[in-house]
Amino acid sequence: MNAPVKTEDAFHQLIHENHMWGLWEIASQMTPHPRPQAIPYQWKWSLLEKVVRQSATAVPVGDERRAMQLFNPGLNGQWATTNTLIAAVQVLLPGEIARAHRHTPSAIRFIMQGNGAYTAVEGEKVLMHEGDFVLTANWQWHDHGNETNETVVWMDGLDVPLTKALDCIFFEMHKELKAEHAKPVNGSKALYGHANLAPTWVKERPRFSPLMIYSFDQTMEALHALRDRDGSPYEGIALEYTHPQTGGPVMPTMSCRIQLLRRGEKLKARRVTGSSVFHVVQGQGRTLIDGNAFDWGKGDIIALPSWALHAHENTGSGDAILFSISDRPVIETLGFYREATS
Ligand code: 1HN
Repeated sequence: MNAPVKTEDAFHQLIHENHMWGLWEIASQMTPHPRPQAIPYQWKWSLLEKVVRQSATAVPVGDERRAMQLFNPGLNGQWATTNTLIAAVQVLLPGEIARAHRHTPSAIRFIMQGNGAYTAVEGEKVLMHEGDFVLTANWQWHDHGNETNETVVWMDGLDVPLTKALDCIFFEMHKELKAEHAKPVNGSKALYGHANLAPTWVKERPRFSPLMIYSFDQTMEALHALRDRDGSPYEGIALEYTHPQTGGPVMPTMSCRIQLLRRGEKLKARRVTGSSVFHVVQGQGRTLIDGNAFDWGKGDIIALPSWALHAHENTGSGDAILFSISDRPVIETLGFYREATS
């Protein structure tokens, strides 16, 4: 047997003082499986709703958005909901404009409340309604505006912590409040928003989906058309939003899904590599994560770290619908995807 390493001696002092550590001192970090620092965590809508209501008067929408960033309690104040993703809840009051800017982290939005506000992406106004899923990819100019009479609330999801870890953050403020809205309103939907039919004359194939909005009507239609299938024993009737030209994920860094848990449906437990953020679109349920129960209802947001054993159950009297974002495309591209059922 080797003698135990003494790390208090002069040799170890020498290396530590000079920014070196022996592998024998840190080998415990090579864990048999992922041990995320992020914890499973839930933000309940009852709390988010209060914060949303107060934020309207507490902070003006200035150069920055009125977007409440959800910080994972396990990540020591880092700007992160999971190790790779940040989720936020953003509020836009009637008449407000959130100034145009662009950045390398990609964003998705899922509309929680309010109808008819817009995000303008690269000069194209995208009109948003409850349940719609909207994209603002890497380095696309975007401003938001609410020309309606009601407050609009949505969830933002971005790959900020991943982009930051790779030291690839770039940010630029537009010189105007609004970028020029020169393109037809909802133009990307008119061109790419037809199920399984993509225009052949468009030669450009962006790495992100050129379809900027996936409407709730179409999403619900698809879920209900499939509701009598078995679906996945782990995810129920789960659908991925896809890039209309490639069938792949909507972004190179994020996969976005919608899943239906039918009344009484209790899914099996599984763990996967990669982290996710869930948003409850409808219904009530319970997710067991590493032995802890998270009871959820409409509007709640839940962080699910990598390799956490999780099982969803619909405990309500009707359908439950979950929207989620994950870093799965990155995990798969790099060859790190794994799953296990215990
Ligand atoms: C951002 O630019 C928006 O454009 C929302 O609405 C949330 C969170 C982190 C970084 C940038 C937006 C964001 C964000």
